[in-house]
Amino acid sequence: MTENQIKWWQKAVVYQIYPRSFQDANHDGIGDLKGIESRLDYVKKLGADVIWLNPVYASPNEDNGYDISDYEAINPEFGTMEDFESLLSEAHARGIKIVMDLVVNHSSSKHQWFIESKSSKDNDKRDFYIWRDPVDGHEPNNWGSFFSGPAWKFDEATGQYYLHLFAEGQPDLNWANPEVRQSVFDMMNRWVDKGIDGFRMDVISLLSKPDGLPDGPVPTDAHYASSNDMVANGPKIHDYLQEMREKVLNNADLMTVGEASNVDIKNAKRYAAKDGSELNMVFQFEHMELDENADPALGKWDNTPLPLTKLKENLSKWQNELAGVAWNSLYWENHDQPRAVSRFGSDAPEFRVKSAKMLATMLHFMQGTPYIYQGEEIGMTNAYNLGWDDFNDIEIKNARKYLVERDQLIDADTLLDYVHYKGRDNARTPMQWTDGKNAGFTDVDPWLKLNDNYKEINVDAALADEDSVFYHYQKLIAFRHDLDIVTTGRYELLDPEDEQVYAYKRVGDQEELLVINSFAKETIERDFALPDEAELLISNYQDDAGKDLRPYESKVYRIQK
Ligand code: TEU
Ligand code: CA
Repeated sequence: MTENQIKWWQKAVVYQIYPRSFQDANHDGIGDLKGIESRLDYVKKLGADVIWLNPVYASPNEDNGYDISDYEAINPEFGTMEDFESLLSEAHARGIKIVMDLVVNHSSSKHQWFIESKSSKDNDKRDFYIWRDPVDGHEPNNWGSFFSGPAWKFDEATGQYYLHLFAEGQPDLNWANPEVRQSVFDMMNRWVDKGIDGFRMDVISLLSKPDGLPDGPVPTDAHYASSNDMVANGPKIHDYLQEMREKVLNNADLMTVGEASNVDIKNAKRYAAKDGSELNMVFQFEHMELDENADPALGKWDNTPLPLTKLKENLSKWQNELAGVAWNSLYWENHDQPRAVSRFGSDAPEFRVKSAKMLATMLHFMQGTPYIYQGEEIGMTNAYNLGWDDFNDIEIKNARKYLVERDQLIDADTLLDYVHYKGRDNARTPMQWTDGKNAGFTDVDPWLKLNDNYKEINVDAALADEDSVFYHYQKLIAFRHDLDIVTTGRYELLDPEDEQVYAYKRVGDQEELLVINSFAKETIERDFALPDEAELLISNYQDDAGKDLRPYESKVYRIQK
């Protein structure tokens, strides 16, 4: 890859904003668009090129905006369409692009399409969703919802079930219906005409359902088959995305990233193919699931620590296999994942800053487009102070309802431990701006409890400390912009069997980068046979201790060949 072949989004860094939790401007305890606008200079200071906005559309909020009742209206909690347009132009004035969330595997059950679809079996929107007759008085098949429980809901009035891979209020759209596809493409084009810069596509790998909707295998102790195994990367998915490419995505210079649950390398090479026939890149999930236990009945609920060698093997596979043929996205966090420093580093006071910087360096010197989730850049941690009465997330609440109460697969205290390790609300507590009232997020009661460590961990403190996690991210972003080798260099894993150190190289024609990251809590010794002229680019310690790697030490050398 040479300089002139590099696409803008291959050198870009994305900052993800969860609007509900970023900044409240109108004193109702809920973050909003005006609040985001007031913080654009902060995003600019960090150096990010793109903002990905989680859904801001009209929604009854059964799944916090991922259940959309009108794709072309702004949720009044977040503001108005005028506020959105103002945010977009203020972002553009600062050279920041905005990528919107596109949630079209399902709509809300309150969407006009579904209201009509549900009204009778012969309504002309009936076939916009996936309706089936009962089989022997039961669900049409044995698929489970991603949020626990069955994936089908019976409708008394018309005597059929509808499919909802997520919450009951999120009926799946029927992508096999060409009218559905055209309606979605028209809607997307209207957003493109408004001047947005791209789409992050929610669960895009689930659009194409298998013919006949067959039963899946049910693991021991589990009640339902995994929808992921049954539905991901279905038979028509690449046709649908190619059609979207022709009818929408080619109409402007957009950035596209598909959230692709259960995607494997083979499919990723097509979704994110270099020829631009589908999307620019996908979010793959494998590295998020390496710390799952062997009990499929519990799904993600677990707190087994991550084996570093497995992480290295997995991320290296994605780096190597997509090189030259497709493009990676790079992330530790998003609104569905816990805080990286708590999960992969250490949030103990003596290690938090060091390990947050180490994780940042480890990820940001890889090939791909990095994503930073709000608060990650100041090392925000999981929220252990939230209890059962505080959680808002439907995934957490349903886990308790089905896995604890109905099926008694696990007790509530154990589940609470798992939620504190993996639950989505860890990422959704309000952004910590100051050490003042409600961390400067709002001056009234916030919609979700704050993490009680905001007095120590907040943006004000980070900006006042030149040694903070924030300034480390700022440097990493600048390196990506300034050094093409970060975008183009060949990735080479070193010492795959080392359980404590993740070291790799990025190799270019004239030079190479050596990236060394220790995951150990104590000082260990490693010899990388550094040449004398190696230049230390960035580190999370003040000095260089040579072969001694101190706790969570991370350093990057530039070596001329
Ligand atoms: O997430 C899809 C997805 O795969 C999640 O169910 C994920 O497995 C889970 O959150 C991990 O805990 C997307 C959105 O990012 C998520 O916020 C939505 O709830 C979901 O789709 C439904 O729209
Ligand atoms: Ca508000």
